Amino acid sequence: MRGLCWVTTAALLSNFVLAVDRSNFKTCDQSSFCRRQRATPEGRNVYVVVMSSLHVEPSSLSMQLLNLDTKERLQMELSGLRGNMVRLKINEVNPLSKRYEPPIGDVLVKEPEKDNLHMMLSSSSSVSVALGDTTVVVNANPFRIDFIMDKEPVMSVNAKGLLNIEHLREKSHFRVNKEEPAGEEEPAGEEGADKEEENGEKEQKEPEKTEEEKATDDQDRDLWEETFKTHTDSKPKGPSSVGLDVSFPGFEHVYGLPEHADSLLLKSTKSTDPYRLYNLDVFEYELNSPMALYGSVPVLIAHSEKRTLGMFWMNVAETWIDIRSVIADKTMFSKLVDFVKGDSDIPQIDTHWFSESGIIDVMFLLGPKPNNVFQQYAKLTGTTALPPLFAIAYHQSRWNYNDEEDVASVVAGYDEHDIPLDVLWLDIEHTDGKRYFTWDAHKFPNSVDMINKVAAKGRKMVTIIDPHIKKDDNYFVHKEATEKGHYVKNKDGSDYEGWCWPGSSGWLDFLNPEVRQFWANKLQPDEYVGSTLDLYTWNDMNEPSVFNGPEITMHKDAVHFGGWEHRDVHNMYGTYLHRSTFEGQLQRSDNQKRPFVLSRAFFAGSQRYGAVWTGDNTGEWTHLKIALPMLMTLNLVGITLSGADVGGFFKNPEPELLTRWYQAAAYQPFFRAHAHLDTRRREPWLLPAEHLRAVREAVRTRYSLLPYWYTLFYNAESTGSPIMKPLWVDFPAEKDTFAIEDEHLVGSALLVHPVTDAGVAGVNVYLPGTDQVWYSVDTYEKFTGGRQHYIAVNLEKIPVFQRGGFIIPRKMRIRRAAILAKNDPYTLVVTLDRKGRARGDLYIDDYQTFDYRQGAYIHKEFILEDSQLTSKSLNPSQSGFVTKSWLERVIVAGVTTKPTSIKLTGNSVQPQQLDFTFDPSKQLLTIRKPGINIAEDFVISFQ
Ligand code: NBV
Repeated sequence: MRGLCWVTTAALLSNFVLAVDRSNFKTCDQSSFCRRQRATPEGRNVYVVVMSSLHVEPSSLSMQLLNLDTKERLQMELSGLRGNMVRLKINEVNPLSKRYEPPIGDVLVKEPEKDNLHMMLSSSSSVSVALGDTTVVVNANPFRIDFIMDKEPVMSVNAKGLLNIEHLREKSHFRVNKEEPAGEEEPAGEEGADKEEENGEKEQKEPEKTEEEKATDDQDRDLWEETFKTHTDSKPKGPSSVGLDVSFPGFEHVYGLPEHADSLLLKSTKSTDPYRLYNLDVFEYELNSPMALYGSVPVLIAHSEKRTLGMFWMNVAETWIDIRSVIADKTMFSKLVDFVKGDSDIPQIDTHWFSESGIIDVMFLLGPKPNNVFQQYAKLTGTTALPPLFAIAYHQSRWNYNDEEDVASVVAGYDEHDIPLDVLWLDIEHTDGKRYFTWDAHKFPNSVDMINKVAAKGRKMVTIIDPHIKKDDNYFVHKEATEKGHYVKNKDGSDYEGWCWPGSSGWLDFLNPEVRQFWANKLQPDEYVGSTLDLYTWNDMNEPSVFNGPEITMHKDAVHFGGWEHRDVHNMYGTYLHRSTFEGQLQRSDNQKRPFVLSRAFFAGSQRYGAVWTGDNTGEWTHLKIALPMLMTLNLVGITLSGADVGGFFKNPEPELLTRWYQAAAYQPFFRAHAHLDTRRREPWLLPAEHLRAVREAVRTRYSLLPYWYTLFYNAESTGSPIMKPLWVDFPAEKDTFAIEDEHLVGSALLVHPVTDAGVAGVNVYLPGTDQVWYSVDTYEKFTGGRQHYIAVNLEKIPVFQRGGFIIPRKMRIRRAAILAKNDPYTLVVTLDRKGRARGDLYIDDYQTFDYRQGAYIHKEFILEDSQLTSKSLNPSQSGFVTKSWLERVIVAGVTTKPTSIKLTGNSVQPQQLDFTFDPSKQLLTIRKPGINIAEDFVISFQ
């Protein structure tokens, strides 16, 4: 076991310190490849295209790049991908050993289909090809690639000349003076030299180094071994990083790159560290910081009034990204396009990406609209699988619910207080000594009974299952894992060992498909004794968190399946666990039931396996606020089923904060209250009466909107669209929306502005779209779009608006759990646009199986125009699914004149007049009891 620091970690964990201990985590300067790549001088431009190596295929161009300084060569391939994407791969021509590329099916769902590139021009100095409306120009000397759309340059690769691949090399080829063990080097740079002179210690005179030599020494530090705190990384392959710059001329706004506790808009990193992507367990994370957190998605989205583009840097090693906001250098483009017209400055975002190992493999998503970018990215990494209904209902968690009695009383508390609840969660204390897949025999002697009792009311339970396995010979998981050689290894081949909750632990090597199957089997009810099919899973600590490891994670020189070092695969480790658990849940139900797994660590593609949350936040107003941009960012990069701990994990939120948190989270995709072991109990009924009332209302409102949420998730499964969206996604040409992060859309029909400050009497809400009208969901008061409105608030509610032109299906009878409402009737809430029209849809299935993939579902489209509300099936021939639900009520807001009569016609019903009321002051028409089965096509016409 290496350098045990459990005592410090335990102290750190229990002391409840108030801020992140930054010293546990590397700065860029402490990560040698980051330091070296960041120091690559702009305009270095050492690469040229060897034009004689150009090889043209219908869908790709390949060529070699020559480093003029070192004469080393790179192989580059540029290919067209179906759906308006371009892929760029750069690797060494003959690397000393293979560089890591994630297997197909792990990050990418499949090998992307290629699309033809049309050759436009090939000369000795450049090659131009076209893909759809985009022209891609590869310039030979210096090497750069420009993307041109509508005669404007929109993206440039290596325009700053920062392409930098550290060629793998033999250690012996390296200069001896750079091999001194880390920690014993001469102090480098001016500061060190000054100190020595001051102390009069510089006795043995060596020839003075030039500034240039000193700088080179500084860069060459830590190439073959690197020490951080007490940890030394042996780096057997030496330096191996890859770096590249990509500029976005014409853009001022870029988004993405989760996970950071930071603004929606990515900021310039000129005076900070770059954004870091390295999955880490950061205790009490800091806000507004580019520091790494639990998950990584190396996807950036650039947006302007004219277009939206994306970029996916597919590398699973530690990655950093620098961002700069600059003015475009027009002379650079003058040869390419007539872009120089006019005097006005053209904004530009420069990005610089570098990863510790692997290859450069970038997909450029050419949009041009936000939804095109989401769809393109979804083609590559998949979409959020349609969750079972309970997953998007309300969840109650706590570290920990103590025993079976506690579970029963919390569940009963929800019933007593008329608050719906779908899932009750158990944290690590439910196990026998943190041996996952076991139960504490005293606290949970009859877990099956307990789960069955909860399930009898339509509810589910979740237990936590972490990836660290207690090294206890009597623990079956450890015993089998050891016998089968399933653990991650040290570089000497022995089983890797570290410290985590159970004490000394091993980590299963989920990169190995056999280990994933081993894990999946563990979820079978006969293996996971005391579980049932109503028990689902929470994977925590899967960055992985290793208490005594460097930066509280696994040593980079640990070895995985296939001989890959942990450094090569770190950011994917957690996703492999998520995936194995997902597959285990599928298998235990013979592929019948949709899995539900929550994971803390994630990477691009994690959306395929379930939900993620933003980890250990704090019960403070600032953390309530930051959840919005964090979740919108996750949604932009496909991870739609995401949420933040309601109430904050650490600390005790005051009643007002907890109430506001419930109100906000009721409109966020994954809605779970959770709290640290040391916090006071905070189930809603422990709140003062007025707060309890407001929380009850918030949760019940969420349930009434579940038909809408479920329909959004169904649609998102095929489109990859975000669900909790920044306003600009639906109003891409409205610049005023680009930086808004204190409100968001749910789908396209709802706009939510949570209250995130204490004691406020009102909030300023921006309602987008000059041609739009918005209706308060509470009063149906009408507001005009394209401007800000001051909305007075009280404790009871937060401002939520339904957009004119939309129809939202709701269920107004609130049951104890979501599934219990499955046969309940629907209310359609119609808000008219300026032309008196509206549209919406409703998706229904059995809420839990995959039968919908065989057509067992109902998908209805509702259109209101010319005073007629038409409901028609979007899958008329297919549905093998029937519902008892009927249409109970239609509310139409924005009706200016009272109809004289309202008539219902449908295939299976006699034409009939319907009862209605009309409130002229609110312009609100309420049609009572159409009564028709919701699956049927019908027309309701107003005279
Ligand atoms: O399992 C205990 C906690 C869990 O409640 C929390 O949600 C996770 O993010 N877990 C982290 C481990 C330690 C937290 C200090």
